[in-house]
Amino acid sequence: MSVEIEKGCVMVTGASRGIGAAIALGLARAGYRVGCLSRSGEMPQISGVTPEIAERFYAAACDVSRPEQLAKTFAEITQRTGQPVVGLVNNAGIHSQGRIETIEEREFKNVMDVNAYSVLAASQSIYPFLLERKSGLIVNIGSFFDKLGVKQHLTYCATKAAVAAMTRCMAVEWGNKGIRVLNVAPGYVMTDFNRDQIEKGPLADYLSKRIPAGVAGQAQDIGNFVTSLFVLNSPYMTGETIYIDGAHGILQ
Ligand code: NJP
Repeated sequence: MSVEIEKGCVMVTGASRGIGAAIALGLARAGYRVGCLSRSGEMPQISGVTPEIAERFYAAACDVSRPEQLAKTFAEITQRTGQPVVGLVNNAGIHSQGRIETIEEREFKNVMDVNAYSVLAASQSIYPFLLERKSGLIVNIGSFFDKLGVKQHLTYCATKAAVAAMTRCMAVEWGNKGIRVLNVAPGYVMTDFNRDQIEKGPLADYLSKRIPAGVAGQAQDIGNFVTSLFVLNSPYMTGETIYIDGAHGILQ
C-alpha cells in the first residue's frame, strides 16, 4: 500500500489494542498520521501493521483522565508529525460491573473520569488546534448501553449516556467553528480482551439469540466505520449517535 496524500494527524485515545487499534490502523491506511495514546504508550497491537503503516503511528504514554498529560501529549505528537491536527477519536474506556447496592463512590468516580470526563478534557485540549483551522472532526466512542437499562451496569451506562450528551452539546456549541462531533456507539465487539467470553459459554449463547445479525461485531467494523467518517467529510453530519450493534439495541 502506498499513501500519496498527507491528510493531517488524528489523535486516537486507547489505541494500543482493541477497537482503538483498529481505528488507528484504518486511519493510517487512509493516509492520516495517527497519535496513538494509551497508558502503556504501546504501538497498536493488531495484525496488518506493515512497516509503512507503523511509520504513520506516533505512540505516546498518556492517561486520559489527566488533562495536563493530554495537552502535553497532543503538543508533542503534533511537533513530531509536523502535520496539522484534523481530528480526535475519544476511544479509551474501561468497563465496570456490579449490583447497584454495592457500587462504591471511588469506583463510580474513576469510571466517570476515564470514560466521560476524559472526553471533555481531550476535546478541550484539541479545540485550539481545530479552531486554528476552523475545521475538524471529533468522534467519541460511546456504547449502545447508553440507551438501555442493563442490570449491574449502572456506572458504565451512566458514563456512556454522558458521552452521548456531551457529543450533542459540543456539536451545538462548536458547530459555527467548523468543528463536528459524532458519537459512534458499538454493541458487543470482539476484542482480544473479551474474545473467550464472547465465543464460548453463557454470553455466547445469549448473544447468538439476541443479536439480529447473529454474531458480535469485530474491532475492524468500528475501525472502518470511524475511518469512513473522516474520509467522507460530510459537513452537515454532526451531533448524532450512530449505533453499530447488528440491530441488537432495537430488538424488541
Ligand atoms: O477496550 P480495550 P475496547 N488512559 O480494553 C486504553 C467501547 N465499547 O477496545 O491504557 C489512556 O480492548 C487501553 O490501553 P492501556 C469501550 O467502552 C466497547 O473493547 O495501555 N488509555 C487500551 O488501549 C471503550 O470506550 C465494546 O491499558 C486508557 C484501550 O484504552 C471503547 O469501545 C462495546 C486508559 C482499551 O482497550 C474501546 O473498547 C461497547 C486511560 N486511563 C463500547 N484506560 C466492546 N468491546 O464490546 C484504558 O458498547 N486505556
